[in-house]
Amino acid sequence: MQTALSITCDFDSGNIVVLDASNAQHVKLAIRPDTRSPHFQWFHFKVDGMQVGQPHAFSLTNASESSYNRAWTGYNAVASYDQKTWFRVPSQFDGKALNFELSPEQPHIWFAYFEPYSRERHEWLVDKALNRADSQLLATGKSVEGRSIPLLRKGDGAPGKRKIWIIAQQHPGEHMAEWFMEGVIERLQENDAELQTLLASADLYLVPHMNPDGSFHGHLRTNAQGKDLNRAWQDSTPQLSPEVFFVKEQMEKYGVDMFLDVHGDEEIPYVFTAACEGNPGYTEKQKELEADFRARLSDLTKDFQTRYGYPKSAPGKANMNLACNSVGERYKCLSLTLEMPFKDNDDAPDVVTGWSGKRSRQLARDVLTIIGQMVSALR
Ligand code: GEM
Ligand code: ZN
Repeated sequence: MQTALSITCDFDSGNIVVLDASNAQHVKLAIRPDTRSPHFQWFHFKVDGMQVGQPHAFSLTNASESSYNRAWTGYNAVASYDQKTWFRVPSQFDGKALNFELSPEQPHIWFAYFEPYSRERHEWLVDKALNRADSQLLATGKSVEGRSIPLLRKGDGAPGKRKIWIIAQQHPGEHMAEWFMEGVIERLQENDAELQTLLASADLYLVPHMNPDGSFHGHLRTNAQGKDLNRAWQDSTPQLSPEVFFVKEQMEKYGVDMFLDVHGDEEIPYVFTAACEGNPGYTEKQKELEADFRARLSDLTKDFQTRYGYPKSAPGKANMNLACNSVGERYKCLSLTLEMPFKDNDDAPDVVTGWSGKRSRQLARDVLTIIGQMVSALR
């Protein structure tokens, strides 16, 4: 069948290469690697000119060569007609390509690897944090390409306050991370009693988006220099990783009593944390705090568990270029990488949405509850 399908990705976080769109029953596509790095996995594109109600089939032909090969098994692509409501489209990995098919309700649709968190929504979120959630703009970093990286603080910075840092989306394709930050800021805005108790003894230092260049370009893992920011915490430079350089500088200025680095995991269909057990200076106190955080959060919600996660690092063998390990070692505080799935939480699956922006926001609210319970024990 000859068609006039138009497939575009010339927008914020767009990523696709059109190999052959002449047959709507078999549209051949490829994911484009990050600009200066071979990593790829994130995709995001718009299709126009479809026949409503007729089957259309899409193949991401280079899926098997992507960064996380085991990511595609059990994975379903997300789609939206309006960029607001996203739903999963049943997808199959055939060992080489990821294939999905649908009979659309409208002539156009967006497909993505995960519900995208747009730069526009990021601007709206920062504005909301400043004007509705009563936080302040403490400093603004600059990415390689000059995009701003706001550091927000909720709280007055009074001496004696615990300093709780939450940063998100070092890996630009992990859009669930900024959805999580939206959940944090939403709860700051609502300012419930539990949160007020937390804020009486702690200030929150928030970086809603660490890697705006990477996200804009539709990257999976790196900034505009091809640097994986979560491999830059020992040797960050203003040239190659100014995003990390900025945050480290700010941490030195204000101090850190707890650190949470928010990510998404391509392969594991659960929410989990990774921690500092492999650090050379790992303390008994850090170990206790990690266990306490995990136990409390898994008691509170089915959207967190402790059975599945990364293999533990051997004592002294941690990669100190990771944010979690580097910050944990420097400040001897509770320091965690929080991982949410791209697929779903298999303990509480949602067939319509899989893991989603909404669930990432709710998780953030639950995490704030736990931080509130633990704040007096952090030091
Ligand atoms: C991660 S996080 C690495 C695992 N952390 C520890 N402490 N073992 C990464 O940066 O590769 C996964 C991700 O990108 O989300
Ligand atoms: Zn990550």
